[in-house]
Amino acid sequence: MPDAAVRPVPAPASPTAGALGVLRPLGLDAARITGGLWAARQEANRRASIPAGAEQLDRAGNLRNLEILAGETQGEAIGPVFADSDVHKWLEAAAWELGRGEDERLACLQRRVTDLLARAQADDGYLDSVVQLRENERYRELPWSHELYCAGHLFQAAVAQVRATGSRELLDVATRLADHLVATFGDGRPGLGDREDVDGHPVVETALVELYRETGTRAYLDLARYFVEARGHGHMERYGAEPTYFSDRLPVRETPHPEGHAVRAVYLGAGATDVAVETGDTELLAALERQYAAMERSQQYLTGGLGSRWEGESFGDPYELPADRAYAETCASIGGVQWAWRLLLATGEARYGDQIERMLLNGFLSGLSLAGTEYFYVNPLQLRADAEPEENRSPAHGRRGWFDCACCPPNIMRTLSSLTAYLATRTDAGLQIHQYAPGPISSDGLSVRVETGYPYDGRVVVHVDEVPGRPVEIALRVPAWAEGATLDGAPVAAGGYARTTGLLAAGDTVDLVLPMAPRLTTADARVDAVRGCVAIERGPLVYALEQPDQAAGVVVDDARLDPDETITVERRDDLLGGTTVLRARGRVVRAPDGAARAPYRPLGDAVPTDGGDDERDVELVAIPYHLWANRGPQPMRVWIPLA
Ligand code: FUB
Ligand code: ZN
Repeated sequence: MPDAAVRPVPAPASPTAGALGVLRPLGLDAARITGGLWAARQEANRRASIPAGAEQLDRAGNLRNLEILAGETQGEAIGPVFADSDVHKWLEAAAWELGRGEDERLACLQRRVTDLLARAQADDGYLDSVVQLRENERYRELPWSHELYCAGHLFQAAVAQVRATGSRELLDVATRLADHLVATFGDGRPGLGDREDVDGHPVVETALVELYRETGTRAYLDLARYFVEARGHGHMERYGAEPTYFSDRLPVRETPHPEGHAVRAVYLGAGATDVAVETGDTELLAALERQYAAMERSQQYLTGGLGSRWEGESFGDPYELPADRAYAETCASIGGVQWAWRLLLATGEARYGDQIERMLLNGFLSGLSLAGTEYFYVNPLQLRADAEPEENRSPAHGRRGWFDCACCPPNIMRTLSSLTAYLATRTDAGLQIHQYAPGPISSDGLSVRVETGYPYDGRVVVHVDEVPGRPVEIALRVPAWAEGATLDGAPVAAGGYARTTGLLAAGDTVDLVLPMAPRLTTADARVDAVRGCVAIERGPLVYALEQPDQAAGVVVDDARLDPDETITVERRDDLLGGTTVLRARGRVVRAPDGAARAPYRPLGDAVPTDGGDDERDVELVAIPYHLWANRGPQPMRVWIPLA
């Protein structure tokens, strides 16, 4: 385990000193989460998800592929072409976790898997077990082969391992593979290869930049820039592939909003942002900010979820955001967080902190069960009664222990293991706190302790324990939803940072209060699927009606909400690990099954009920959206028609 006092642990996505950017990340060891919602999730990740993940990778054959290459056993490759990437993501999670605290069993597993990868690697640095075992020609079909995608996840794991544990073993594997890529791909620019091509699935871009940051090898950054610039120049079409799905229809700087496969698009956005800041490309950075803003404006679910189509796991057209058929893959929220984080560092704008919060606490967290061992791949905003579980990703199954395509579970693991990275940043002026969780944060001689019950309680008290020998400030993000917030009793504007003034001294406290009254939210009329509906939010949490919380006879599918009635707040320590529920007034209205011409009727006619139990005033109980389906798959809805 690293000794924090001796060797700092740079966080993921730590730009070099010369990079563009307003904010600098803190080391991963600079903050800790000691209680509340996120501490419980990190604990479940460490105790349950990561150990179970290793077993799942073994059972699914991902590790066996490497064992065959390492000469330990015999057989054929099992699993999807990107099978290695799930091993790499798990390794990344293990590394950040070991950086958070010793765990001999986990360290042992990490060494074992690292050793397998080292032995599986070809003499010239190439490494992709499925291609190697199937004796496929390397890089034969880059739209689908995921060879550089797997390489990217390996680079990220290697960087995590060296930063968190000091072990360079995986970094050696990664640099040998990266050198091989540098010698192979490029447009003949000095130091790069001459194969002009890109992988169908971005991630290698951001990963190469991270590897450059860790090693100082400029060629890795040059190759990342090449891959970003090469997109939108017909590479996928050369293989006969339709380019939109692969974010290859337009050059990155000309793309108005992300399109195609959502995870691909947001990983590319994150990688292109890394390239922009490290190469000082302000024009590219501005294009990415515009792209992100367009996505936020018209392609994002209230939960932060990204990608509305099952078909192609892709973004829909602007405002095409159906609640029930939402795809909103957990990995897309994770990629969205990564992209927003990079834009936050680059611009210092609080709205990216708001975005990270929305995604993490809603569309990301819904991907994981409270126990930490079951996952949603797809995160809709509504599940109807009698929904058909068509296939293994269907939310109608409830969360599942693993998937044939298991990209999401280890992605969740690595995000939770490195979560403290997103809490705070620093500048010469002082410390900025973006996400609120209880625990200590220290940077540049300033040490504070955050005390809060957020996201359920809106009070955030920052205790100052130590100050440097120069004046510094503490800036606290005030989310855009927090109209009426105060800092030390004085009003502060929502949608920015509230800053301390005057000289801070050890023993001071800074007291931020964010208003937590439940809010009703409506959607732009172009989101036709939820027109005439409202959603309930409280603080950063999106709420949902789920069937088990309703009184007998109150069917979630039939619920309508009365917007004029007060919504009450109730703390329930006994429910779902401890949460806060909201109680609203509304009606249930259902046409009898035999009603003439159902489900249609002449405009202006009332719903033809039988006037009995089918239409009555009721109480509606809402829980945080991310907690749904922890009591089995149940009817649920975020958007509620108005009564
Ligand atoms: O292609 C690898 C991963 O599988 C993607 O990121 C996910 O969307 C799933 O398609
Ligand atoms: Zn996924």
